[in-house]
Amino acid sequence: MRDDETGEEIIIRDYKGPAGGWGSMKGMARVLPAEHPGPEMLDTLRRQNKPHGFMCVSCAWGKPAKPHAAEFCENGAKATAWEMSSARVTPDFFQRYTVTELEGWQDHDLEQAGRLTHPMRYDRATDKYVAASWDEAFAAIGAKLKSCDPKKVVLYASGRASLETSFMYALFARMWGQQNLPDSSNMCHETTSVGLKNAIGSPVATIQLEDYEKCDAIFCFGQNVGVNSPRMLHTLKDCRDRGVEIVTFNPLRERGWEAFADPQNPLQMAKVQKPTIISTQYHQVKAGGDIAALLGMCKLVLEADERARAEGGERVVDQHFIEQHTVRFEEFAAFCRKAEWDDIVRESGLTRDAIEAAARVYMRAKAVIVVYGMGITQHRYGMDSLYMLVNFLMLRGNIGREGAGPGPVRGHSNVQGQRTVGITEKTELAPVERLKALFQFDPPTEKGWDTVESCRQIIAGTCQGFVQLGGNFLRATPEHAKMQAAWRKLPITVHVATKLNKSHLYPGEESWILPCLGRSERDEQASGPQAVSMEDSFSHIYGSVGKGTPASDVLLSEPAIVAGVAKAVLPPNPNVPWDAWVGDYSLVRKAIEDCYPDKFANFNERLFEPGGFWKGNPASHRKWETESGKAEFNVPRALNAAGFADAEGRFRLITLRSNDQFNTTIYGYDDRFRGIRGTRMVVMMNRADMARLGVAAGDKVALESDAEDGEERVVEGLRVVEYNIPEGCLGGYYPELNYLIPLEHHALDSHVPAGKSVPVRVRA
Ligand SMILES: Nc1nc2c(c(=O)[nH]1)N[C@H]1C(S)=C(S)[C@@H](COP(=O)(O)OP(=O)(O)OC[C@H]3O[C@@H](n4cnc5c(=O)[nH]c(N)nc54)[C@H](O)[C@@H]3O)O[C@H]1N2
Ligand SMILES: Nc1nc2c(c(=O)[nH]1)N[C@H]1C(S)=C(S)[C@@H](COP(=O)(O)OP(=O)(O)OC[C@H]3O[C@@H](n4cnc5c(=O)[nH]c(N)nc54)[C@H](O)[C@@H]3O)O[C@H]1N2
Ligand SMILES: [Mo]
Repeated sequence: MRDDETGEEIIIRDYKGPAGGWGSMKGMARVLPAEHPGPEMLDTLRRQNKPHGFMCVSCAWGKPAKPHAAEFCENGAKATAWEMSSARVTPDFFQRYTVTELEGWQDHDLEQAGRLTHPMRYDRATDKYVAASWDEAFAAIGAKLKSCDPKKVVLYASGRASLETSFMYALFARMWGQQNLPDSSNMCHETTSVGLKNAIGSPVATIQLEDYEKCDAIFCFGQNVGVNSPRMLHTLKDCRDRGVEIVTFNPLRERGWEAFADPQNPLQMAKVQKPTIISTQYHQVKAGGDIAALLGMCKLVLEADERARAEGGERVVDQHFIEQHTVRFEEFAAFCRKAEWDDIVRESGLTRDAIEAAARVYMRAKAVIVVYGMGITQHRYGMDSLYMLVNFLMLRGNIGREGAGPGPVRGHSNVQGQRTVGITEKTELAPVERLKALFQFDPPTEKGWDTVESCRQIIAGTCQGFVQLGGNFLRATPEHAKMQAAWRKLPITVHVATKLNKSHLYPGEESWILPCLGRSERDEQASGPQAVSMEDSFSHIYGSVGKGTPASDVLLSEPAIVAGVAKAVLPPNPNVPWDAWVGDYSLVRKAIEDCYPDKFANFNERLFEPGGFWKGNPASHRKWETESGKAEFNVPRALNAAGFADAEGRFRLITLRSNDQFNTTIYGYDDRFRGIRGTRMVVMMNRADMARLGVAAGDKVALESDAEDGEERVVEGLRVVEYNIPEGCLGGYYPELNYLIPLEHHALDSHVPAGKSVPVRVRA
């Protein structure tokens, strides 16, 4: 059996190996040579995630002060190789193909073609991108953008660009009079940013990497560690070696949460020592079932507490914490008491026994960390799932002390940092007064567009221009068919990028590709070689120095490109020395420090502190910057996070990442841990559902969206894979299935597209 589009042979089988181990070696051995990276890659890998080294462009997991000999994982190595590829997409390449031809290419093939080398302008007459000089590019982009209403132009950022670049980008937007600054966070952990802020006053993890050394239980919800933050497996292994219990809630049995063989442990590699069992309990909750599962556990904690009180035993809830630090406990407790087990069992898809077993671990533990990812944030009622995680932690005072607290695992390597330095559409998160005082202008106060609003405006034809600082917005967003058609009608699209992707290939009336240096590359400016910085999931900030030879002599750095566009659009302002900043990034860091003196005191001096420097977190010492001044319990608005009722023939579709991709970047076609090879056009299905539908493994089916807006959204040609997934749930790959997600199917409050439970039907 072969994939229709790629011609790859399709192989489906169970994967029995652990995460890490020889499988990860083989994974690297397959993908790395395919990128044809130069000899410098080894040096870069050696320096990866180490003090004074290069900070990985893959995930945002912490970089320990005392790194391992190899502080990179299979997927980090793939990301480095991808960036350091020796293949080039030159002006000649663009002469060979029309844009219409390139549109038909697979995501994988587009990026595999190599690094972009020259600024390119779309030429409608020939339907080709043609080379231009940087001067021409900035002049033309400046002229066009100046003719637009700034309030109708989007300045998107994918979470990779450095703190320096991001600060300049956000400043440019506000000086231009707008803050349409969505970033990938709007599709990702915005539920965390909004929800944690509301509940505990800090929008990010309250824990730091060291807290993992002090916890005695970890509860994990909807995150895929083996694929998306593999270095975390070392931390989890250390926890397991100490006897920490790990309880996982995930509809899929993700290999990383099951077993791990440490590639740096010769005994585990030689199979003398068994792989480490990561999860001590694994609960295959239904997609959207976490609210109910957490409710069940909270109910049990409260019941145990009542018994203890009646019998005069030790309290199970942390009474002191609840009284001193929280509001609305009584309301929440009453809600839990009233909850019926029938509802909890039905909505979670778990048995009462299973929930009791998990609750017992929670009640035994003195310090608990909750880890979570997209399985929580990307649901219609994702905010309520998040509130339930906080409620659950607060019952036993598991926030703001050692070894305890919420630990969202962030996506892009600097996505959290971009928000920290002003990439946000929300005025209340921007340092308006300081910007005014430092740079002598009036920042806008009107709320800007987030991702969903940007898509609405693009589809409505009211958006006048789209600039993307990295990323692949068109492919990453929902409602793909409409977005694709509307994207072409944009008056101008500008793409700052390292590699070619689909967003570049539906050119607006005017379209530019501006190629930039990658983080692994030497960045030489007027004052010498430069460092850039980023923030990880634990709010630690690191400098990163690229040493690789740039992919082309023509590339500019991201700060230089942002400055080039800003200067072409804005009237000169003597308080914002764009050229001096580009010549010496330490001046940008000084400006960041002036803007955010608390978080970035002595920024330049602390840039290379081993383990990064911590920007601090009020909730971690029980200072609650919420409306009430306390940490807040919240009663969930629904028990089913999916946000739609079950109906005959309606499924909850979970859109997933494979082990061979970074978001829309597809490294290859081997999702090793799930045993799916050679194709991404699949639908994972429970055996009972297959029988009910009368389909067999390998059959081709179509999925159609079952939203109640009456719109037709279909993806055809998906092969059925029999899979260990709860009945009523389906799995498939993002971004291929983004045609099926209605734009308005997003998380309430945070507006994160709800890609983890999309209502669909199967058409045989
Ligand atoms: N190699 C690699 N690393 C990456 C990325 C990548 O694409 N490749 N992407 C980066 C980015 S931007 C991000 S945001 C992160 C994403 O990392 P994750 O947060 O791990 O996101 P997903 O891969 O989408 O997987 C989400 C997990 O949630 C589970 N899940 C789905 N629905 C539910 C539910 O209702 N409840 C529960 N409990 N679980 C559910 C799925 O089975 C899956 O295991 O990774 C980052 N790191
Ligand atoms: N259905 C569904 N949709 C989803 C998700 C899901 O789970 N399900 N996940 C969502 C999430 S969590 C996220 S974060 C978004 C991701 O959305 P994006 O961040 O927009 O997408 P990426 O695929 O990470 O972007 C890849 C492109 O970034 C460019 N790039 C890479 N490195 C650099 C660099 O150093 N500088 C510059 N300027 N460009 C660079 C390359 O040209 C590459 O083609 O997708 C979201 N969409
Ligand atoms: Mo993300």
